[in-house]
Amino acid sequence: MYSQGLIGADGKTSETEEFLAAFQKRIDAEEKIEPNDAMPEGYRKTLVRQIAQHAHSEIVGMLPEGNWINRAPSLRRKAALLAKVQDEGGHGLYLYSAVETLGVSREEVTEELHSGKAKYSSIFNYPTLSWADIGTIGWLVDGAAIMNQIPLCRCSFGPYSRAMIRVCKEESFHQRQGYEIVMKLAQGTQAQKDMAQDSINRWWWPALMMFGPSDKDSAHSEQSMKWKIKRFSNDELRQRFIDATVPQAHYLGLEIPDPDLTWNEEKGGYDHGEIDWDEFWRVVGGGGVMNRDRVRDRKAAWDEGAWVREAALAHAEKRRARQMAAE
Ligand code: BYC
Repeated sequence: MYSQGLIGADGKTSETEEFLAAFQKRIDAEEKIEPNDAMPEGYRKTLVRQIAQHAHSEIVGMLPEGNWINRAPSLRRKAALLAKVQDEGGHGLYLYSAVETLGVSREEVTEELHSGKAKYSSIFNYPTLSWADIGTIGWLVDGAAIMNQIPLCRCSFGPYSRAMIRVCKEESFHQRQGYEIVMKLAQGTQAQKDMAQDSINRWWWPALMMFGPSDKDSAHSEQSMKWKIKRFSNDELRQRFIDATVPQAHYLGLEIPDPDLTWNEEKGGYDHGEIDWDEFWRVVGGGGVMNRDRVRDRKAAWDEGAWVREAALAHAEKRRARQMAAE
């Protein structure tokens, strides 16, 4: 009887039918749910799971690109990449703050990332082997992220939706800087074109996997859509991404590595080849090329940064004490 509220909850909550119906009514009326509002435990847990995974993705996502800051081919490229990686750190921080409004501390979710319990986007478990990968990540990975995140600006939970509005503005700059890198390579020497094509060959399928499992295998979609956390299903957003991106590749004279990709006049979109879901679940489960390195590097950064957090806290404490003494 408490089916809706208990999804994602611990089974110990006692939410009445009336409470759940009243909550759903607010959702259906497009009201924003704010942190101090009463909410079903399942709703809270779903948000903590998704927002924390999203935050971790931003923070882990700094690693593959950070790896290229020192090797960017010009000062202009270096400055843009540095700014992009900093933006991602900022996105992670807004998102951890949104999680904290739901009563879970940043330390708790960070610990879950370090212990391997928490997920982060599968895409960041692939290596960045060439400069073209930095362009492709901006174009395809940020492009996929925007497609997924624009609807999250209308998420029913206020702090998440507001964070997404700012994040999407920055992501759109990221996507354009990536497309510009790939465009320059595509218009360059044969070696540069080959580098761009090789990069798309490696990133296309993982980018499609970012949208999550196909709808029939998506455990959370149905409930998350009822709660208007998600507005579209994984397959719907993946299809939109393909339809938007294929013409961009054609414009650049680059190939999409899918021999089954064909325009379907009737549906007004592309049909595509089968996604390798075994690879997706292997990478999500920790078996990707870079999983181990990513978690190790994040953990090292957290441990080595402990003195910065301690110093900032000590400084804040001193200021507070001084202010109190002056009052
Ligand atoms: N990777 O029931 P489903 C970025 C998991 S960062 C890993 O469909 P849901 C950027 C899923 O968590 C982009 N795991 O789940 C940063 C669930 O496992 P649990 C990050 C995945 O939540 C730096 C299980 O599979 N964006 O933009 O309804 C540089 C079943 O899936 C993945 C976000 O996080 C995956 N790809 O839908 C550049 C957006 N997909 O939790 C760029 C916010 C699924 O039951 N998140 N799983 O253990 C979402 O929109 C949704 O959480 C998802 C999945 C669409 C990703």
